[in-house]
Amino acid sequence: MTELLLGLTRGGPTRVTVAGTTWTYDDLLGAASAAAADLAPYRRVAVHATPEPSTVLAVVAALLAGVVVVPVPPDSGARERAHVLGDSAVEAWVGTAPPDQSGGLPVVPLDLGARAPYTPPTDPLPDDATAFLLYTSGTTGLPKGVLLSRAAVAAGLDGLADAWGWTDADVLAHGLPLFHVHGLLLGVLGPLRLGGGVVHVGRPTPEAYAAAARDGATMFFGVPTIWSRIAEAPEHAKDLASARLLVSGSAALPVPVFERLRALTGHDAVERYGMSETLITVATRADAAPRAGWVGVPVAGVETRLQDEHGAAVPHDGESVGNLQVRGATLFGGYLNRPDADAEVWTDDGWFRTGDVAVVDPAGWHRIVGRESIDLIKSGGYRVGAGEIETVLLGHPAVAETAVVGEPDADLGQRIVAHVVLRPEAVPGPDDLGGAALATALTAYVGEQLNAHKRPREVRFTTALPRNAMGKVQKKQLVQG
Ligand code: MCA
Ligand code: AMP
Repeated sequence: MTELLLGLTRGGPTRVTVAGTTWTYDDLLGAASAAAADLAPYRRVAVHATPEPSTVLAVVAALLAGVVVVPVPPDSGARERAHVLGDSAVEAWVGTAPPDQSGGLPVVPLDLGARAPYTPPTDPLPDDATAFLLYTSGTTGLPKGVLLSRAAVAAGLDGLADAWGWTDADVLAHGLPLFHVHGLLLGVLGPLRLGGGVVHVGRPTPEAYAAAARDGATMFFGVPTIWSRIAEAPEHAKDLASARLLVSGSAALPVPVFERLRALTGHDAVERYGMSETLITVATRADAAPRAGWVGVPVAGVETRLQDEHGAAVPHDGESVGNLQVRGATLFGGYLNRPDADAEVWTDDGWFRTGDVAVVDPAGWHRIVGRESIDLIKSGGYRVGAGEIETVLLGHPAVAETAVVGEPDADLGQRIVAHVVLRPEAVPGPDDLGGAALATALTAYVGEQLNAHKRPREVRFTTALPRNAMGKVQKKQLVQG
């Protein structure tokens, strides 16, 4: 297949800036070629995916070496990290390991200053070779490893290049985490494939996005929480007027935020929709007039359909709601070690069940209405399984029962709320009025076991959870109440 990092391997003066360090393509290619030589003994490596130059170098080097990359969120807690390292069977860390938590694996050091000539592989990898193993939450259990091939990543990026007229003339700016599809695969590999520049701004504040715009960035990526904060900061938002394209994804962009951004920047943000398992499947084209609340049309190489709960086709009439299914070149190759999960998501005729509920209009425009399961929460663009947090909380000695839900939140889309029934002996006494200290301890416990963004924003103590006659917790009542 064509080299995944096509633009980068041509070298040249195009700039890649991460956390204040700037490389030219020539520099990055030289450093990554040097590092790739050290990765020859390995098949699968972990990358401690901080938003720093070492992460970009580690990922690029591994891709050049044909080694599968497993990005590990830098704030992963003990339970989550042990699961990712064990399930993926990675053989080493590249660059740095998390402090005191290498899991006993060797660390292959990186030298940002090293340079070696790039030599195209004499024996290119097959298209279906896995490039990434990305961990993403399901409704229950620990995160599942999503196997993404080089061909799927290439097809996904080429589809977006076509949709957005994204070329080597663009400079992309964003401040997204470097361990997900959005920030890493689209936000770093996109430019490196298409030949454009990229600036990772660090924390994605309105100030940082405005500064990148003043420095000439043409495209901006953000989750709705980022766009909503920019829309609340008119003095910074106005600087984005000089951009070519503002792109929102990972969760629904609220219509008022779309409208406010239009008023402040003169741009209609384009939305796109996707998943870790499918990459970006539906996007608003840059040459179409964006429609607030709609995510666009299938990208090149992708087909979509709607079905009802019995598997019957739902008409694409702009009103009828159905379960969204997708197929095409951008799809993953399955979950690692999880044939049970694979069986759940693939239909007999080879379509992927997204778990999202949508409407499609006769022109092929898609509107995402919500999710089938109340147990998948999107908070700040992060996908979080309610069951994952419940399992951890139930492991805390104070907790007898718990139900975790996502409640609507103006900033985060959804905020994680844990309803907790305490064991009688754990009910706080007068020294912890209202249980504030215990709530803080439970929140911290989730952070230590899973990661920071999976911490509940709120813990509500109750004496009983609402249950139906079968004893099943009625989560809808918790969200409404
Ligand atoms: C956060 N904080 C908390 C809690 N949560 N403190 C106590 N309890 C909690 N439960 C702290 C944070 O650590 C931080 O502290 C401060 O509160 C502010 O947190 P927050 O409001 O979360 O703001 P933030 O840290 O600035 O994060 C907002 C964010 C972030 C930047 C929008 O959520 C983010 O990066 N989201 C991107 C997720 C993403 O990339 N998803 C893509 C998945 P302190 O200030 O001390 O640090 S890929 C995908 O979805 C598909 C493919 C797609 O379509 O793209
Ligand atoms: P993740 O696997 O973290 O990649 O999350 C994928 C999920 O994010 C999808 O199944 C959707 O529920 C949600 N999502 C992504 N983009 C959008 C969007 N533009 N509008 C609404 N939901 C979205």
